[in-house]
Amino acid sequence: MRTKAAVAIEAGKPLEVMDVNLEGPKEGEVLVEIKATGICHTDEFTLSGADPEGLFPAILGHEGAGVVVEVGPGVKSLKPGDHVIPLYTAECRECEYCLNPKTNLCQKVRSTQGQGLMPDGTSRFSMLDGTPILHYMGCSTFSNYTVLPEISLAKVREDAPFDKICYIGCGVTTGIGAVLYTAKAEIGCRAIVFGLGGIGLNVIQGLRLAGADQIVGVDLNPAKVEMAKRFGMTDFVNPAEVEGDLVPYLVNLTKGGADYTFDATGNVNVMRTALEACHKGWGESIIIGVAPAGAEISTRPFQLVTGRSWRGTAFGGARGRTDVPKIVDWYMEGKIEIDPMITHVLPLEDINKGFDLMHAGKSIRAVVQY
Ligand code: NAD
Ligand code: 022
Ligand code: ZN
Ligand code: ZN
Repeated sequence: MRTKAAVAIEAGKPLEVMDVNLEGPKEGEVLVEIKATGICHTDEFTLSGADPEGLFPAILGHEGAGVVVEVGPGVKSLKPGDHVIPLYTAECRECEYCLNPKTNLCQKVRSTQGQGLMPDGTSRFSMLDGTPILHYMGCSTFSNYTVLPEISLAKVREDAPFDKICYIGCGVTTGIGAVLYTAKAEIGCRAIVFGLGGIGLNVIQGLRLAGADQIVGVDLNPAKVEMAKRFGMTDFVNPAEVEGDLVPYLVNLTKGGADYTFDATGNVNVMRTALEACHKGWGESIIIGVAPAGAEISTRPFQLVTGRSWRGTAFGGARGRTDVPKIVDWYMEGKIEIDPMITHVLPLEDINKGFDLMHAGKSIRAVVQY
């Protein structure tokens, strides 16, 4: 078939909206009509050329929601008409990783996904002249129709609005999941969230859901304060306005250090501050932010010897097919909020404007509606 897509032709160039060829689903695959897709940081990271593993030409996008159109041979869990959210972290429920409760990093399709290919080692997308186009993070949601492995789709309730739940495909689940699944934060805890963007705000609402007593937000941009308060931030710190070292200031504010800190900036200096602002003896720091390629973190080992832990999370530790439908339910039940964070809605033709808004820090989340 033919479908309209925004294609990343090469690094550093804007996306080009065009018609492309899409082959039907093969064994274990599903054809999905994408109804809405969020524009997230890592799409820009890849498009800019900063990602050393970035591949071209490719159809980017990893945050979306849509409807199953057709299922390939052997697909049992989905049928045409089902509403789904694509997963850049699959859940096969049978690999060594899925069987270990300590991780969500299913490896069933990991290697082909990283090469921009479907599990059989080929691509379903091509230009009208036949040039192959690669998939991206197993999702390629910047296409009106896309093909994914069955294990890379979460089936969700049909009354949930696509233009909101698309954000659960990455930002919402990553932020809330980091609190509930990775940190397993307890009622009454104190926490510090570094970076109040599309991820940090969701960490804040995850902490509120978990019953945290104190939720300190740290950001260089004071324009983020209002929204963060709305989602549950109890204290705000602008590092530019703190005299002297930030660590003792935060330790004092949290009465000895935080039980949990979260980096949602991707800045390695912030990561160090986040670790050192943890409480001696038990504080845990969770790295969510993705740092530039080749970046390194450092601290004195004494920080770890004295009982602070440094951890990280991918997709908030969520097991997509199991946890994403639950998060959609929480949204529909009013337990979590999404709407205020979706600051812009654009047609596919204007997708590059969405990248510009993100770049300028003017959007929390821009969503493309097909
Ligand atoms: P964003 O740009 O919307 O937000 C980042 C925020 O950090 C901004 O408000 C900015 O003002 C603030 N900031 C920047 N430098 C700072 C500093 N030195 N001190 C304090 N605040 C600072 O980005 P986002 O969409 O929220 O994503 C945040 C990070 O999370 C990115 O690195 C992204 O790649 C990563 N991410 C990781 C996962 C995962 O699974 N681990 C998933 C999604 C996103
Ligand atoms: C999503 N991310 C950033 C913004 N939006 C993001 C980027 C990378 C990861 C998670 C979220 C990530 C963390 C750890 C891994 N990835 C590796 C997982 C593994 O090896 O099993 C990651 C993922 C997918 C891809 C690359 C890196 C890919 O499909 N190319 C989950
Ligand atoms: Zn993302
Ligand atoms: Zn698996």
